[in-house]
Amino acid sequence: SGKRLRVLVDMDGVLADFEGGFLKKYRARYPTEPYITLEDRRGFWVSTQYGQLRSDLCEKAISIWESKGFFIDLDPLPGGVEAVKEMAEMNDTDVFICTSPIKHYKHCPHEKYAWVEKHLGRDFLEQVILTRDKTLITGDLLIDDKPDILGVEPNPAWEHILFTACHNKHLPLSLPQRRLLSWSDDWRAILDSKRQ
Ligand code: DGP
Repeated sequence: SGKRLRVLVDMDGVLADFEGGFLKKYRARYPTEPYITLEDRRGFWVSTQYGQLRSDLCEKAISIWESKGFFIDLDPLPGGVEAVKEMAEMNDTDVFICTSPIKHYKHCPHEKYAWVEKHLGRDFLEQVILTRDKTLITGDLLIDDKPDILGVEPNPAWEHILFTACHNKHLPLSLPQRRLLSWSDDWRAILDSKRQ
């Protein structure tokens, strides 16, 4: 075998249930306001779709993930924590959690580290990369639910594997992009396809 494989794994929508956590807290805080079911979610930006529903709902949506406790309270998505732990134990494999904090920095960066410590353990804090520009990070794979991952580097090192989420499942796959349907899907085969 050749060099080590470096896998970058996104957090919100891949390891942590951002969409489910958002809807639960939005409905609890604004019980009389309209909302968008996960089945009806379209587009990566939650605030954009809520703003289209009614313009004042954009800022109400934003108020949810800017609140203390939002990010630490997110439930793990099925199989994600187990997959990342297994990946990290594989020979010649380095795993990093690559996540973009929101610009309202009061709680989010702290709670992202706390979430990793809680669900993956203290040693895994070594693997956390917080960046608003994932194109700058080198890796073989980036597993992420955002369809378009752009930044200052026009030719990122990684192959983006689109992780299926409520907001992207209807999108036609722009070839040669590959998908991971869930953590029950064959992520091991995707890793093996990138090994020398
Ligand atoms: P990432 O998943 O690493 O690309 O980070 C994107 C973050 O943005 C994640 O915490 C989810 C969050 N997010 C989702 N919808 C919106 C939105 O409409 N506005 C903002 N500011 N952030 C959003």
